Amino acid sequence: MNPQQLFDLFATEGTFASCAPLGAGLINDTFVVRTQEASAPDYLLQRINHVIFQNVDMMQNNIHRVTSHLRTKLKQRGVEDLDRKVLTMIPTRDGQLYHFDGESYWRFMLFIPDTISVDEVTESSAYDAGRAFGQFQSDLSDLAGDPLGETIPNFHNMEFRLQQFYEAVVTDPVKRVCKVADLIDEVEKRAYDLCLPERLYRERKLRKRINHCDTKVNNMLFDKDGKFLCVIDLDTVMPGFVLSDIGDFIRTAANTGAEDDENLDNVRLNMPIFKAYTKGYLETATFLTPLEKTLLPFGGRLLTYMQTVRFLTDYINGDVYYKTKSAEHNLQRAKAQFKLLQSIEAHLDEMNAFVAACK
Ligand code: ADP
Ligand code: GN1
Ligand code: MG
Repeated sequence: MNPQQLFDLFATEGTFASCAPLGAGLINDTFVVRTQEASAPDYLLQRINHVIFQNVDMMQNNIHRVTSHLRTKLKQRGVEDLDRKVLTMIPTRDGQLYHFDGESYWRFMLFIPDTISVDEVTESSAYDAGRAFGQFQSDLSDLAGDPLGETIPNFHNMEFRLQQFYEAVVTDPVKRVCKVADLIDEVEKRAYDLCLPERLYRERKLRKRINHCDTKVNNMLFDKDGKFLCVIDLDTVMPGFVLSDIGDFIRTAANTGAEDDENLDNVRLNMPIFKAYTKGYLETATFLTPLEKTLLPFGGRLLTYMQTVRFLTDYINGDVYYKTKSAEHNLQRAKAQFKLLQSIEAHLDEMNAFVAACK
């Protein structure tokens, strides 16, 4: 279907003007749809990657429950300008949360105008983002009804990610294993330690809570002055360990380089950003158990390790999961993530001392 036909199918206002690609997401295809009238909103159109999100119905229902619940909470706190603070889903004219055209799954949301989506944050916006994610988890802690579905089963289960990794190494489908023997060793060396949360969960010491599970910094919108506005990309909101959300923020925002930096010298942990986020997060995440609090810096290590493993696995498998710009892109990403992991490991004592000193 073309964008104009989709625009007419969904409960949009105004007249279709244009459609253009948007953003740097690695999974879905995202477009901004502009309307002709200044009085009508613009829209975000997405083609959902249904190879990755195999149960689109479950995912769209999750997002509907989450956005409705967050909207109620924001209203109760007297927050204004709600359409800029939480995503607004646009149903089809016959009330469905998505449309399947026989080939692709499509959805519409309100486009939030005058925002910036950044790959780098300041200390002040990291602090705001920390507060916002603590609040996000806190607001979702009393979501009524059945638990949210796992839109990608075992998404942040480190044991499962390692199993996929070992399968790739053994199968070696495109003969790349010989190029990455050193990195494979580094992954294996850490495997037992990094599966700690799964063991703690089995021992009933660590619980699951609703998490965003993809808190990379370009999944947040900031206003033009850099003030935090809204959490976006809710596809992976599901039960998990709180370590996921602090971890992915540290992995992406508290990195002095890029996720796929070609120059590994650029890549280090940015301690001031880690501190600012953690301070903000601990102010609103008042529900944390002492164990969860102690493990927050480990969350940064875990998610950076997990991403190293996921990029490396995709490289070994021949680039079947992530969008890539070149044949070596996943390898470059895995190397950059591993460099960040080493830097986090070198700072863990300092990170732990900082968390211990926070009230
Ligand atoms: P992906 O799952 O592929 O990462 P996202 O949902 O994160 O897709 O969207 C991709 C990008 O589109 C975001 O990084 C952001 O820049 C922009 N974006 C997403 N939702 C909105 C929105 N409602 N309003 C404005 N921009 C948005
Ligand atoms: C993907 O969708 P996007 O680009 O925000 C991925 C995350 C990874 C991230 C790495 C569903 O996130 O888990 O951490 O890339 N999302 C999915 O940049 O796999
Ligand atoms: Mg995204």
